[in-house]
Amino acid sequence: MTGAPTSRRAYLGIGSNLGDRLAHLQLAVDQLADADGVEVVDVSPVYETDPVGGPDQPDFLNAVVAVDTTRTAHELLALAQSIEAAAARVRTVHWGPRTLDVDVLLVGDERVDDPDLVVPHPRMAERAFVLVPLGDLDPAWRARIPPDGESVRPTGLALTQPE
Ligand code: GSY
Repeated sequence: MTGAPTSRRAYLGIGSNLGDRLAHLQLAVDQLADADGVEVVDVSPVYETDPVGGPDQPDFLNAVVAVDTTRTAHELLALAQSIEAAAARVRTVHWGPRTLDVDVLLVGDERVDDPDLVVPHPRMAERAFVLVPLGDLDPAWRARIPPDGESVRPTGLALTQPE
């Protein structure tokens, strides 16, 4: 017997350190909200963050988006990649500056360990730029924020959560 697909809470990390960074984050929120099977339920504040990894590169703006979704983790990855493409990301340097990055962090209790996707995101537990905004949306994550994490600064900037 098949019923309606189950909706689960998922979290996506969004980051930009090239061009109009805030506009790129807003584009990600808007496109998530427009997608079938995805309802944006919360958006964290926007933080300015020191770049982690890669060559010398500009600071990022980062945020986390909470969605309720009937999509699988792999379907969310496909959506994230299409949103990145829409932001016309041109990444010439591995771990280098990027117009828009959309990372699938958590999808309910789903665990994935495939070559193209690992969920929960394998590096999220070390990344203050993920854990600080995630802790704003789900206080359970606040205790996981490393005390000596890279600098994550509030900006006072807010993303609009589509109706
Ligand atoms: O994993 C997302 C891309 N990324 C980021 C990021 O979004 N923010 C910061 N601060 N550093 C990063 N390094 C990479 S790669």
